[in-house]
Amino acid sequence: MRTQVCIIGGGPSGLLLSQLLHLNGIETVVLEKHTREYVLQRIRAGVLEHGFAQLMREAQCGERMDRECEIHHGFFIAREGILNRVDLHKYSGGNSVVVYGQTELTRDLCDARARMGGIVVHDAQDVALHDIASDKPFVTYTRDNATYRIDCDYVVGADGFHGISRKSIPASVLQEHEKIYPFGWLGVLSRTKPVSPELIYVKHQRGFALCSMRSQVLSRYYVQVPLTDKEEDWSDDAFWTELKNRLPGEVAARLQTGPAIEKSIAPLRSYVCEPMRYGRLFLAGDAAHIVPPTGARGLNSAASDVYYLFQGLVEHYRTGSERGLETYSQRALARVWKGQRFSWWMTMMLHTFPDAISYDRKLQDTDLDYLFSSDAAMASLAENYVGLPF
Ligand code: RFL
Ligand code: PHB
Repeated sequence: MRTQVCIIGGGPSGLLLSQLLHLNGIETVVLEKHTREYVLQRIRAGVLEHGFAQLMREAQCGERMDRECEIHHGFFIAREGILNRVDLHKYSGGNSVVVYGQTELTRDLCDARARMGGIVVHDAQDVALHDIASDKPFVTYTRDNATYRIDCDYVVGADGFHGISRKSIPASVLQEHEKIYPFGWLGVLSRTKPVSPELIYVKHQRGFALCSMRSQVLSRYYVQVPLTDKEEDWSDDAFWTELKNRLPGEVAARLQTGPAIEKSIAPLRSYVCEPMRYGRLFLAGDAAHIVPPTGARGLNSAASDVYYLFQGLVEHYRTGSERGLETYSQRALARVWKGQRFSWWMTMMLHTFPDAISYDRKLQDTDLDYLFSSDAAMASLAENYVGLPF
């Protein structure tokens, strides 16, 4: 088989790029390792920048999102039992964020690809990239014991942090920057009414917590846990008790609890690889960079990669110019690093670090004192949280 752009990974990055390219007359094939059902049951992001929402509309996938999402103009940071509101709308010049689950967004993208006859191969095993440094790259994979070959102009690695694409870049070229945090987030999804109409990020000496949501009947909560903890260690009761311990009293008192319909632990890590292009291979999204979820940047950073790459590919196929493709890595990384900085800052300010000294704790407190006493600090937080321009 031959196509113009072969995309590895059928997560949000790969599907969104495929959809945008299709609408501009560029052929793609998406190779996804897992089944459609598996991809659609993963619970991940919940907060989208308005720029991401705009890109979904441009991809003709925004209809259900616009109908079912919630627009949030602010969120809370709780400390010492008190809720402090961050007014995103006021401090970002009238912007807001969109609360819509990654699961739903991925479903909308999958449905759109199917509706428009896009080729998305699920259950594609042993995907391997070949000759990416030449002008005739190709990709092979197996499915049902048969091996297939796809010849293409370009390969896009949108196969997440554990994917194979990044590993195809020679070690002599690839630079990796990584920071691992000494804890994870235990997340619970429950069919209960969210405890607050806006998200609450909680700084507490027992550890960070977050109250989020997917809809008015579906809540998403997280608590910071040691890396040694396993999901099985946490009964539903133990989770709710720990969450209540960390919430301000008035919030804990109105928390509705119920059976966990999903429970998982995600370790926290910051990672960037450079460059994001090697020969005919372009990396996008988690394949090239990940952030701790504290700043809600991961999927949003993926969206800006997709935007720059989409622009570069359309320019190339329309005019023959290589400019957009040649500057892709540089443009994408400039924004990626700003998302890294913001996620690192939110993580450092709000979590309990097992090896913190009193000096570190004083700085965390001072960071929050400064934030809630300075319009400039608030504006900086708000500008980053609603999303820097693409
Ligand atoms: P994905 O979603 O990991 O998709 C990659 C796809 O590639 C497939 N794949 C392969 N396919 C073929 N061959 C191979 N060898 C392959 N290896 C892997 C995988 O099966 C998968 O389908 O990456 P993508 O598309 O770049 O999307 C990135 C986002 O998923 C991620 O950044 C966000 O979920 C991060 N994130 C958040 N981001 C936000 O912007 N806002 C949030 O509120 C937010 N909350 C979160 C988050 C991530 C979390 N976890 C679980 C780490 C909350 C959590 C708890
Ligand atoms: C979520 O709803 O899963 C979520 C929201 C905000 C974050 C991280 C995760 O910062």
